[in-house]
Amino acid sequence: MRFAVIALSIGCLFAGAAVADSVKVENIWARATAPGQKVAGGFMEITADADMVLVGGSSPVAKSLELHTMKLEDGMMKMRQVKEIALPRGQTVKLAPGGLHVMFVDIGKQIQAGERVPLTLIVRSADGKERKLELQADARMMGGMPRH
Ligand SMILES: [Cu+2]
Repeated sequence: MRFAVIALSIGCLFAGAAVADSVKVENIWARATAPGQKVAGGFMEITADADMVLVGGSSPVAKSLELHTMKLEDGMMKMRQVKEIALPRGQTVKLAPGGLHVMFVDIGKQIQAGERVPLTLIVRSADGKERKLELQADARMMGGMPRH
């Protein structure tokens, strides 16, 4: 009986370890900036194997990295900062132009197309633990994007 209890708790530990390694981030890119432009959007596809929440991040190219959403309001696309972005288990959450994105705010130096832009995202799992994902975005030139 006692043996069975021990086996069960080991099983739980392994499940926890598997969850910790299950955030996949793909197709990461950032919009290249024009000279003097202070903000740029960052986009990617995130898939978590457990329910997680994207709670923030940072980048050496910008003073801050904000989480944003974009919505059509009164016929205009408007950006709004959000505190977190839910990453439901097994679902690919797309951060894409016209919707959710990360925003590089107060960019120090122009981001040139073809550059690699480092960024760190912070995700929180259901047990409250936060971890950092070190990523690289490809800077791309793309058509116009609604401004703030
Ligand atoms: Cu934005």
